[in-house]
Amino acid sequence: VVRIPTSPVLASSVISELRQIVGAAHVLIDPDVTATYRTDWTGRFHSEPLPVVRPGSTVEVQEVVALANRIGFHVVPQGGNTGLVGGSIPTKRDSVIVSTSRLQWIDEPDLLSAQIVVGAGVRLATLQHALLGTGWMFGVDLGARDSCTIGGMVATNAGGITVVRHGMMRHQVLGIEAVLGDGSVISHLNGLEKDNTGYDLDGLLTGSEGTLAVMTRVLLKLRPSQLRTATAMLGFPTVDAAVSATALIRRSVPSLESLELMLPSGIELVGSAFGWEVPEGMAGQTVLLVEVAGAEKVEDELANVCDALGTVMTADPAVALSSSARASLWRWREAHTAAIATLGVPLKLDVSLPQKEIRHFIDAVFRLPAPARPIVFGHLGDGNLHVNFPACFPKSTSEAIAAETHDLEVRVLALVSLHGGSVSAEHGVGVAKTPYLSMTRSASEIDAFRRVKRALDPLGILNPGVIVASSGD
Ligand code: FAD
Ligand code: 2HG
Ligand code: ZN
Repeated sequence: VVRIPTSPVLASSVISELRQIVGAAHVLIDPDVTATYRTDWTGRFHSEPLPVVRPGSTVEVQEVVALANRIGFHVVPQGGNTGLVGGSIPTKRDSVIVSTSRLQWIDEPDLLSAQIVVGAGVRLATLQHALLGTGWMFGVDLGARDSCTIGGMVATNAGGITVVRHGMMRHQVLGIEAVLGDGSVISHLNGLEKDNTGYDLDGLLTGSEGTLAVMTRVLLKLRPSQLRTATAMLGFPTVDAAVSATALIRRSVPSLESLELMLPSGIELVGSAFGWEVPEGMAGQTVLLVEVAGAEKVEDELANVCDALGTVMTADPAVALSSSARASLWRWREAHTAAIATLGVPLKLDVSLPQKEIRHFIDAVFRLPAPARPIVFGHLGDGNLHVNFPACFPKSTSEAIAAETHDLEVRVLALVSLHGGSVSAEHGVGVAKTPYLSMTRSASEIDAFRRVKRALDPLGILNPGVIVASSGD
């Protein structure tokens, strides 16, 4: 059966040029084959049928972007498609998804400098695996590790569960090779720890969400791998008590690696979604998941802080040392996103707040009139909360439901702004948060964003509508 080219906007001559660049096998146009590339992880964002192109080298990416500039179609970079703000799903019909799935190189780690160069399409778990036994590890870790790519993580400046210790992606990136929106290639992979020659282009591309460049290769900093790790669940009667405890934990636990928050409603949802029994003493509690890692007996630091918090906690902490026991604690935190997804497509917010505002913000969120009770959890150590209202986007979305959901989103983000927070902590702006950027960034900052965009992508080829609305929207 001969299939009709999917996007009527892209003439078949363009499809043949794309085939010439990347090879026929790597231009996907069958709508069934491209379906998974055209819907995001949450199921909220979709695009109509359009081609997916899988270049195998920086040169091929460069030729695709140059063609886009010449013909005038849009390019949307896509890694693992695990982003949660719609940034990897095209919003315009004349778009091509450029998948990084073939940019899979992993160089030998430079053990003298503690650095490694990897292709943008390498999955986080693949990098973690490649580093096993080298004495080094990668400093960012997150629940989507089996699917998310290093390129996507740099593009979103991903955070995750170890930011209290190692910082976000920005703190791991030493250099980038990329094709800019105008088709030019920049490559800054010299591995120098210090290099104050001009503008920090790596810093600019980190967090640019596919709007300035398609990254093809990244030079990453490595961290010494830890000999010992211990994890504990600490239960508290209230959010207040849990947040207050974090001051002592930070002060007295130098080996702190993760400091995560779960509320009773989230723990109950995870338990019921997957049929798991809540760890002893943790049902109905506000829970801190605390992980420590280091060379020495880090569990002693954990035991000391647990002793000090003894009267504040509601039960004995659940402590785990072996990797399987630790995983059985972590699964409660990491399964929140999947558990929420079992209820339908949620309204998903990812916000940061000053520590002193967290308890007031959570109180206010629970008081909002909403169609569903919020599930609130997150990276408390970074002041980063994930606020999800389950099943806010039913499949047959009616105008009334959309208006109600929009109203709820505005109310939550107004609270964020009132409490001095940011409308996106780690997931990025994507298309989901574009309308709200001005709540936490000034008009002159957004104007500067537009001017940077025009300088690197003068024709607006890359990811239109992401971060700032494109002209005509
Ligand atoms: P994609 O989803 O494919 O793309 C994301 C954005 O990056 C898009 O705008 C895309 O255009 C752009 N992009 C992708 N690759 C490139 C490239 N090579 N060059 C230029 N632009 C590119 N995020 C966190 O920060 N912390 C978490 O703890 C966390 N946990 C998660 C847990 C789950 C279960 C899930 C589903 C997601 C989670 N995320 C988290 C969100 C997501 O995993 C991250 O945003 C991740 O960095 C996206 O990587 P990706 O390869 O899937 O990128
Ligand atoms: C996490 O920390 C992710 O688990 C996903 O950032 C958050 O689903 C969410 O809202
Ligand atoms: Zn997160």
